Formats: sequence, structure tokens, C-alpha cells
Amino acid sequence: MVEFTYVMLKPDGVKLGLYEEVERIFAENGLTIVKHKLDNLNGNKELIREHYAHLLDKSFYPDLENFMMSGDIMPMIVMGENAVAKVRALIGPTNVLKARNEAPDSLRARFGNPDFGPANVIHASDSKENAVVEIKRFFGITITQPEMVEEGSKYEDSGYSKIMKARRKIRESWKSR
Ligand code: IDP
Ligand code: MG
Repeated sequence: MVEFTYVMLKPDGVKLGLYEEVERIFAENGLTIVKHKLDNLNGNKELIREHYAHLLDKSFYPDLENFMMSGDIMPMIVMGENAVAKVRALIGPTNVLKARNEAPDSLRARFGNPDFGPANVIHASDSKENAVVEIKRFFGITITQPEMVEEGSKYEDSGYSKIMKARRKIRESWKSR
């Protein structure tokens, strides 16, 4: 199923100029960056607290917060088959040393800093539901995931839903050839 996910170059990823490399790797894996922008969280501690609410009580949280304000970020909306899981696999494990050991080709293994936990160059949503929340958080847009379009829902007859249905039919007809 085609889905959306939220991806973000962190300040280290922007400083390393990783956008083109990320775009290339995503394209090779059938993923499209449908929207991206350069932004800055400078002083926006509230938004960082919201985004990393699950880590507020960790001893490294102040480092993470300062790190996220240390330079520009690049929020992206990415679309493709199984985009959430695919992007998570392409970025690799949270911990850069672990990434180097277990997924040496991943973005975090290749570009992250093993000596500073927060500096793992890139963020990606860990579920379709969180992707919707995070896209809203950083772009102010509410995106409907295709599988959330239920029969009879107000989105069912939207142009978007029709495109998705048409794409599914084309794929199915190819499979049965
Ligand atoms: P994720 O980014 O792979 O989803 P989370 O557990 O959600 O991992 O953590 C969010 C971010 O917080 C990580 O990407 C990393 O920047 C930072 N972080 C997580 N665990 C640690 C740690 O143990 N030390 C320092 N920073 C950490
Ligand atoms: Mg996370």
C-alpha cells in the first residue's frame, strides 16, 4: 500500500548537505520526496518537547533539545509503497555504533556521529499514525493515509482516493498477466 511518512534532516544532516544523497537513495527504493523545506527550530523548545515527548525524562534530553536548535533542519514528506518501514530501514538504528555494526549501508551508519547520541543525521516516523501527526506538526497539513480511507468515509469519493484505487487496479492487472 502506498503511504506517506515524515522524514527530517537534523542539523548535522543539513550541515553535511545530505539532501541529494537522501533523495537518490529514496528514489532507488521507489520513494518520492513530495515536499521539503529548510526550517529552523531555534527557540522553539515547545515543538521539540512535543516531538520528543517520549524522551523528556531521559538524561540526554537537554543535549537532544540543544542539538535540534543548533542549525537548520529539513522537514520532508515522503511517499511510496511501505514508505514508513522502508525509510526506517534505510536510515538504520537510532544508535550510530549499532547502525555501523548492523546496517553499515544505512544513512545513520554512514553519516552519524558515534560519539554524540543525538547526532544521527535524520529522523523518520515510526508508524503511519505518527507520520500523520508529524506532518501536521512540521508542515501544518493534515494528510490522510490511503488505508485510512474507509468505504463510505468522507474521503472515499475524493480525487485522491480515486487515484489510489486506479493505481491499485493497474497493479493488480499487471500481477494477473
Ligand atoms: P528514533 O529517532 O530512531 O526514532 P528515538 O528513540 O525516538 O529514536 O529517539 C529520538 C532521537 O533522540 C534519536 O534519533 C537520537 O537523536 C536521540 N537519542 C535517542 N536515544 C539516545 C541516547 O541514548 N543518547 C543520546 N541521544 C539519543
Ligand atoms: Mg522515534
